[in-house]
Amino acid sequence: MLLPRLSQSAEAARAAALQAEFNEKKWVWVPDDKEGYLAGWVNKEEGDFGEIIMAAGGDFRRVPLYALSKMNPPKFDRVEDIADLTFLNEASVVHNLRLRYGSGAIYTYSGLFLVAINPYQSLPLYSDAIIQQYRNKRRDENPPHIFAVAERAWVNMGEERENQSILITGESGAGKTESTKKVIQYLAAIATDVHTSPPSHSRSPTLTSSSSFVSSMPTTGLPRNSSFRRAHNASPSVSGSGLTAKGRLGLLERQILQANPILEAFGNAQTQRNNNSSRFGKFVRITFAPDGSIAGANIDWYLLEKSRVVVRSEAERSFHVFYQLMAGGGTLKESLLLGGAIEDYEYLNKSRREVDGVDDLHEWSALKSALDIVGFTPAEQFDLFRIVAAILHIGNIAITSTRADDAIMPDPSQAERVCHLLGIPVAEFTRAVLRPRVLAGREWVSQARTRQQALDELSALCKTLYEKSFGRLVDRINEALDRPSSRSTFIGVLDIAGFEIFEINTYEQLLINYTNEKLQQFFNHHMFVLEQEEYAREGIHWDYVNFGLDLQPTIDLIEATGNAIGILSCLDEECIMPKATDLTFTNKLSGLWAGATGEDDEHPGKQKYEPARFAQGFLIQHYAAKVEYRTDGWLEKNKDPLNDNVTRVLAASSERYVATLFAEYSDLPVSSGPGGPGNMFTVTKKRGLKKGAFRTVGQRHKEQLASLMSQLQATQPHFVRCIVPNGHKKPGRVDVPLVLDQLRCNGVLEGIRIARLGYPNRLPFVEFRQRYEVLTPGIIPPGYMDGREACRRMVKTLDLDDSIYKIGTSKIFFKAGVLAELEERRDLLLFDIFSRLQAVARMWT
Ligand code: AD9
Ligand code: MG
Repeated sequence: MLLPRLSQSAEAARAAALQAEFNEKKWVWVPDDKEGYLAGWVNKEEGDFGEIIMAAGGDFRRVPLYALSKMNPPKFDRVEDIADLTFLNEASVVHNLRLRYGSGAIYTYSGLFLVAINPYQSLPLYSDAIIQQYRNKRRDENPPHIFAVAERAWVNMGEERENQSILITGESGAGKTESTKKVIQYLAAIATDVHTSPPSHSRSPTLTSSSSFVSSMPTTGLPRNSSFRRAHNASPSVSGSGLTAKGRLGLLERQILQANPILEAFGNAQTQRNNNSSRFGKFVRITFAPDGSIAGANIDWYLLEKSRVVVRSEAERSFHVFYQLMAGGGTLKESLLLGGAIEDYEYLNKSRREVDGVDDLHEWSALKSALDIVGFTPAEQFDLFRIVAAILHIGNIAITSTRADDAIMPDPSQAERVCHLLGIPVAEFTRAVLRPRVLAGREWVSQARTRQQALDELSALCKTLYEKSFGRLVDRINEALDRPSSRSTFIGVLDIAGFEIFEINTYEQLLINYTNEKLQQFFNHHMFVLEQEEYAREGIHWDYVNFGLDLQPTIDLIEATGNAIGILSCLDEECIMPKATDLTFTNKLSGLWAGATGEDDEHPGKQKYEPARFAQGFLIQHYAAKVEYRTDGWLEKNKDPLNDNVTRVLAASSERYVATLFAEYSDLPVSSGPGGPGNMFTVTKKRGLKKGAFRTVGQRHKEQLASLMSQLQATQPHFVRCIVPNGHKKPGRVDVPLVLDQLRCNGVLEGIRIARLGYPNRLPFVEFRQRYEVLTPGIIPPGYMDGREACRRMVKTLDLDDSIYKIGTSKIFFKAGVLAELEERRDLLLFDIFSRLQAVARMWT
């Protein structure tokens, strides 16, 4: 229906008036240092410059034309999918996000992405009623939501028997972990529904679409997954039952949900950016039986920030579990010899001790109950806390030095506590730290350590203990949850830090940015494939290069091995060179890529590398930005810095748990027979590691990442991008430059760039004809006409240049901006007709 009925006309008239007002001026977005972009209109153009009148305040600005971005007509305000915007520029993207966020719509689609802006307040978006609202619905039937993403993954998995992945990235505090929890909450609830009672429709408040435009507008934008368009009734369909989802969950579902508080206690900490910051990345796979019920779960983890147990900024805390144990440990603390308070422990008293709004005692109870539910025995729990306590005691070991600068331990009582907990002999431990035996030529000799060396050894020990114990903790959770079966399929949720650019970027940033470069490549490739499929289906010729290849040179620069060696391999090589330092490493890099160009043997990543000018380091051109890395401390960070005297003592511990943590260093095979009650982790296999094989941090990460990527490649992916709206952890305010930076780093703008290379807006023939035939009266004869032919005639009459559209077999495709122009023409015409009708109506009343 093209003409609004007069009786319903108030809304339409308002919209038409807005549009008419908009059409009177040439509206643009003007870049602004503080606000990002401000609205204005072009008063006149002089050469390459425009004279702009600013909408707020009315002052004049002279701006180069290239810096201006076209504004979308008002009916595009708050569109649910950014890809539907006809002017796909940065300003319009943030404008739309900001408008939506202002009205509580924190979720927005951008083609293949779901963008989620942290609300920093609890919103009524996640109740059981809302879960039901998203059940068995297509993406366009509901407002954008993380539940819609989970639903689609679930449906696609069921229909296509294909594994799914949901990739969630964003910077610290953006809401990745919260989003992950929502996905798991949704999946647990709907998978439980599979077994439950008859449908009864919930009448609780539901979400409504914030934009009336979108529902009236034909579907345009980026290609959607083929399965998305299919009506999906095939999946087990159950609507809400009277009980709350939580009350109905079975043990396995509860165990899966309870794994999270455990991981957070040991893997999260308060930081300046986030009071509950995950200091590791994770990939959680939920497996489903063929009937849609949950069959198990499995967790992989990446890059734990283990240095936090030893040092951190003054404004931050160590991992939550330290404070929880101190607050709630009770008699357990006695067994762990923890007589003091937080102030008494060197590893805790140098930085912040409490988090606003967090009650460590309460969290302790939550942790204990989660451990019980997941099935950790009391002895297993004791082992976990044994390590936490041992670390605190190690931190209190005092080391001084003799006049000859040899390290000594003046008070052995502290080391005795440590050794008691770790099940190792004090004399051997002390000797390993203070005077380890080293090979001098052919002979083993005791070598005295300096105070600093001994202290470094102790902190390295704490980091290793914590990381290994964390790894075992995750293994143990997996033992409880993981029930692989050949017929199951999974949905994997990746919660991993996004691209990082800090004032000073170091090895950790390189590894995380490398990861993100790979994930972005994965996205680009996926989008390319879908786009290509759509064009092929529609018989449209196109010849773009595979977008995934764009990022390969940067990836090669970092990860390549063999002749065209990359940064990580180069670092590994330096780590085994006798006299290498961070400086020799840095020089080696520059020697490889900053020198004169030899054309034949040119490294594919060479043009992505630059030596740093003013510091020891280098720059890499990533897809998101050019990042400068400082290389101080990289050799140490890449190696396992524990001396083998210490590891051997620990491997021989009388405490099984401790011994298994260090089993790979052991000279003696660790028996895996039944042990006492402390027999928590039996060593089943040595993970393909040769005894004593030395693996660097970089190697390990590269392997883990390769395994992650190959898993992702075997899934149908879904992409979620979380955004921090402002730097104050406060609701309401959107800091536009900050948001723009994130959109650039998280690939949303990159996705839009790619979309613009093709024909981002597309309409089925019928919809195109319905909506725009009004612009070509009399062109299509009455009676039946083939949709394709009708479109062809229409575009001819509309005088569209054939470079800006393509006619497929069922749809017509447009370059960005074309539909806006058609919309504008249509609006003007309708407004004109409408005004005349109103005049006629007035004459009769
Ligand atoms: V980090 O890389 O682990 O430092 P995340 O995981 O991206 O980070 P997180 O999910 O922990 O951030 O969110 C940070 C805080 O924002 C949470 O503790 C909540 O207080 C707040 N948040 C995030 N998402 C939501 C939401 N959907 N609703 C309400 C939210 N609050
Ligand atoms: Mg997190």
